[in-house]
Amino acid sequence: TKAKPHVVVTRKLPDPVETRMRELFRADLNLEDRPLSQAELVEALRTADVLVPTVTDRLDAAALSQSGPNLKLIANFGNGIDNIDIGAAYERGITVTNTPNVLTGDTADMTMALMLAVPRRLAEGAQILPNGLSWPGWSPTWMLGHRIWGKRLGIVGMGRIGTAVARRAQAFGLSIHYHNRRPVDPKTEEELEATYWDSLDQMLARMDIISVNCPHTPATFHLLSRRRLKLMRPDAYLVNTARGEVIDEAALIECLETNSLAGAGLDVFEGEPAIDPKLIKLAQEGKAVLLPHMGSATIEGRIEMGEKVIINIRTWMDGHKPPDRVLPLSV
Ligand code: 8YV
Repeated sequence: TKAKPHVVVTRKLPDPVETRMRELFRADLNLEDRPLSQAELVEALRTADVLVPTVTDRLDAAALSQSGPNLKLIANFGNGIDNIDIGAAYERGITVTNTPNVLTGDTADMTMALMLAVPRRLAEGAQILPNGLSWPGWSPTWMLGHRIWGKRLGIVGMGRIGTAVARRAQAFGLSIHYHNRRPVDPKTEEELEATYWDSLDQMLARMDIISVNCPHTPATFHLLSRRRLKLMRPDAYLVNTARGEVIDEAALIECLETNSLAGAGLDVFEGEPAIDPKLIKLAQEGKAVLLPHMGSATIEGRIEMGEKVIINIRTWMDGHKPPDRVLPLSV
């Protein structure tokens, strides 16, 4: 039998996943669960056969140039792979995989939660009773928000998560619009009664709610630029469960401060976990709901992500192409 591969895992994973990894691999686990320093990450790259990083590990070309000869697989614990320079990895003969599908539904659910939270003032309302704030009792004009059903939702990025958001939003009575590099298949479009917008600018100008569901790539960095954010209606809401970098966050803050946008529900931030204090102030004013990157944070999902990582590693061990290979983007 072949020697077990040396698998370095950068973060604490759910117990059942770690147990299984211990059985199958020479697993080097991070039991403390603190992000690795760049030096520790380089050390892992130098010694591992397989690296299991997460969104908190930056594997750019400089880091990857220090990888050792044994490293053949980076099995990312996560769907988004903007933390990894895929091109640089492939140039060094390293295969990269991710964990698609298993977090689609959870992320779409959280997108719906944020979509409701801002217009319906959920976060504001939910803190009144636990904090002992005054509740004068029911009144016809107290805590009024805006309805979301009957409104137009524009989805930026109609992949797996975007489509799952569309399904949910359709059931909530929103009309579905989307911008994507190309239209989805006619059957899905018909089922969702969805309208394709070739022009992101035109879609932004007409929607009541925008949901960002595309990956962060060189092509989508600041896709929602200052100019584009200004195209949105002043009564529109913006939800982002994808990556902070897709939106020009400084411009978004300005739009919220000057009321050229009604509100934002954000699960991801540019430069997270650091948060711009201006966003916190906007949240206190009820113009933003901020979540600490919880979109896919379910116990079930995390275990399934771990199972995907394990399947990718085992398939690679057997000499086959892992099912969730991510190929370099031709942008
Ligand atoms: C994960 C995410 O928790 O999968 C993603 O793309 O953003 C998160 O939901 C994270 O990536 C884990 O690496």
